[in-house]
Order: sequence, then C-alpha cells, then structure tokens
Amino acid sequence: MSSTNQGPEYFAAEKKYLYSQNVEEKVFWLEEMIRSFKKHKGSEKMLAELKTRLNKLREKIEKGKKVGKGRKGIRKEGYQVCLVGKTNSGKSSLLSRITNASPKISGNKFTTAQAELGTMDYEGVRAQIVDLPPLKSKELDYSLVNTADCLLLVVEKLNELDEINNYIIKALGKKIVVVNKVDKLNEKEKRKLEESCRSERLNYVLISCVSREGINELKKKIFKEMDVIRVYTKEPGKEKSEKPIILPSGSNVRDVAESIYKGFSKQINETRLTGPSGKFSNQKVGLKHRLKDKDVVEFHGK
Ligand SMILES: Nc1nc2c(ncn2[C@@H]2O[C@H](COP(=O)(O)OP(=O)(O)O)[C@@H](O)[C@H]2O)c(=O)[nH]1
Ligand SMILES: [Mg+2]
Repeated sequence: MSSTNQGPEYFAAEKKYLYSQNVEEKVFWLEEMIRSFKKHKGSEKMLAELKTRLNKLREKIEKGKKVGKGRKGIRKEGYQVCLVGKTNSGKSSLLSRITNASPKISGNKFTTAQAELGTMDYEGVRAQIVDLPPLKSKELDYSLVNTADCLLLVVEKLNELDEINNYIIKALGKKIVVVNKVDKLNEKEKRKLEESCRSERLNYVLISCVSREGINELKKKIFKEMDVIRVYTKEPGKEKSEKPIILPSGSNVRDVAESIYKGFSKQINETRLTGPSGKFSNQKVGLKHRLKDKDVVEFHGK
C-alpha cells in the first residue's frame, strides 16, 4: 500500500520487512527501505513514518538487552523451547538435529556449561531452541526454565522424569517428554516403552538423534504446541506470498492486516479468502472472519 512511487529495491526490502519474524530482522530491512527510499514531494511524510518506526524498533531491542542481562544474555525471541534433562541424555545432539546450531557433543559429563541457542524452522515457522546446562549445575538459569513457552524433557529412560520434575515445578510452559536413543532398543522394547508412555498419559515422542526417527514428528509436535496459524497474503493476479505471516490461533482478517502495519485494516475495502476457513475459493469475507492455518488472503484497498 506504499503508493509514493518507490522503486523495486524498496519494495523488495519492504516485502522482507513484512515477513521478518524477529525485531533484528525487521530493523535490518527497515534500514534498507529507508536507504532505497526515493524522496520527492509527497513522500516526506511516509519517510518520517518509517524513521519513527525504526526508532521504536531500536528502542525495543535496547529494552530487551537490559532484561537479557539478568538472564545471561539470552533474550526470549518469539517462541522459546528449552531442553532439559540429565547429562548425556542427548540434548546437544537434539539441538543440532532440529536447528542450525552445531553444539559440542560428547560422552563426557557436563559438556554444556553455558546455554546454547539454535533456531528451528518448521514449514516457515520458527522457534528458538535453548540447550541448557545440566540440571543441578550452578550455571543453570532457572528463569529460563520457568518462563520458556515449552520444555522438552529429554530422557533415555522414563524413570529419569521423577528427578527432572523436581526442577521444573515452577515452569509455566507446555511439556513434551522426548525419549531419545530408541535406536538402542529392539522392537519389543520399543513397544513396551510406548505402552508405558501411554499408560502414564505422557505427552511424548520417541526419537533417535542417530537414526533420526521421530525427529520430524517432534518438530510437528512443537509446532502444534505453539498454537499458531500460518496465513499467506496475495496480491491480485499474483501468486501467494512465499513466507507466511505467523499469528496466534483464532486470529481474524483484521489481525492479519494490523500485523502488516498498524492502521492497515482501515484501508481495506474488500478481502478475498481462499483456504481451509473458506466455503469456496476467492470468498468475500469481513474483517471479523476467523482464519485457519494455511489460509490465503487478498486485500483490496480503498
Ligand atoms: N545411540 C544413540 N546415542 C546418542 C543419541 N543421541 C545422543 N547420543 C550420544 O549420547 C552422548 C551424549 O550426547 P549429548 O548430545 O552430548 O548429550 P547432553 O549431555 O544431553 O548434551 C553422546 O555420546 C552422543 O553421541 C541417540 O539418539 N542414540
Ligand atoms: Mg550437552
């Protein structure tokens, strides 16, 4: 909706800006937008707006850094998942399996003295994964455990859970029991393990970081716990956007518009919807229409 005669460079940056999933990325692309901005009569107001937006985002980063100090520099960024479990249960291995990180992996005890970070990507949705120092170690930052959105309790045997549970009493996030190293089990042992998980009513996944079995199932489960939907936008006559906009489940058309930028929903004349929440493709819907995962919306301006 930027109608002040900007060039392709500007629009390319704007697109990246719209689909950024964290503040740092947003700042980067907004700076690009400002750099490639064409100044002329009638575009000054918009440039000023962009600069205000940039300052606000920078302030947000600064505030976050201050909070981060108490947490040994780890700032919660979007959806945060913490790995907890005994030493050698395979937390570092798991971090490297589901993210872009390459942490130290070893059979020695207490290799992870500091928290390590990675980003998981599941079909365009990102989550921050934090591999924590082992339970009991004095480096363990409990504020991370307690405030994480989700905890993966990484174990080799189910009896390890009793001890872990003592450390996560105050944890607010969802919990997924991740039973690792199932490559060491035969079919019968695996079935038995599965039966125990079910009878204890655990929210669980069996995985192996070696054979990679269960890894995708785990990523999917994390995505489900995030409770978000992916909504694609589309310009008339063009393909849908490559990257989705991520919103909480239950969001409506207005929420999508406002996430693009504040006030945008007021500039919309008509919205066309194609996807799981629609009765048919290209359905005309109102701002209050509740969206579902993988919907595509097309906005027509006033
Ligand atoms: N057989 C098998 N070994 C594993 C698996 N995952 C990790 N390991 C091994 O377990 C040991 C500890 O792994 P690591 O990821 O460092 O555990 P952490 O202490 O919890 O971070 C290493 O020797 C890994 O190679 C798995 O799925 N199967
Ligand atoms: Mg480790």
